[in-house]
Amino acid sequence: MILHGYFRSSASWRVRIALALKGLAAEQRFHHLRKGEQRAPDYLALNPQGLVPALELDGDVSLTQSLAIIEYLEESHPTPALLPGDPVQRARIRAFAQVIACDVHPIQNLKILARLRALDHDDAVVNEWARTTIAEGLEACEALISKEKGPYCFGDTPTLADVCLIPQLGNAERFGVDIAWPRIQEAAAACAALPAFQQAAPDQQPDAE
Ligand SMILES: N[C@@H](CCC(=O)N[C@@H](CS)C(=O)NCC(=O)O)C(=O)O
Repeated sequence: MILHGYFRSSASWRVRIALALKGLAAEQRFHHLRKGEQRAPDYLALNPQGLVPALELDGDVSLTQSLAIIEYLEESHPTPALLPGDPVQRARIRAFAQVIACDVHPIQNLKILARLRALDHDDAVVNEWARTTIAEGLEACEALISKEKGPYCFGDTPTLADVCLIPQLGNAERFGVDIAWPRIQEAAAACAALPAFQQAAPDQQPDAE
């Protein structure tokens, strides 16, 4: 497998965590987002959206969208499970992940912030946009796990929820969000102790700047 990504991309970071938790190796290829390399014709052939990540499989198949990639990994390599429990619990884990991946991250990703700047919003306004979006989403995430047993988001093993949470916390820190939510802090501390999360971190990637 070849994972196309960028060290700071939180969507790529999700896939790196999932691969590491499942003990799967993938060659990494890097596309510098600030230089626009995600829009090079060779890469658009893999992901017509011009976004990372993409995961190339054997035999000319390439997958896009981090959650679809992670669900593929989950179905092809079920152990350890990132979606454990009964159907209700799995739906709750997916809902948590989708708060981040569908409702928070898309509103604060590079492309959207660049559009705001192109519409003449200055850095202060753009950063406030990102900060508010992230804080609102994490507030909802905290409520979704407030009654769940820890230390991870949903119990005593990391799930898709943690896989999405940790990279989003990276973005939160970058934009100065105060991460004061107790269950989120507990889950983040538990993940930080795991080698899979450590090796997937942006500063551990060969293209880190
Ligand atoms: N929903 C997509 C989001 C992918 C995405 O937005 N990737 C960002 C990096 S985290 C990107 O490639 N941005 C490049 C750009 O905005 O031009 C996924 O989960 O894979």
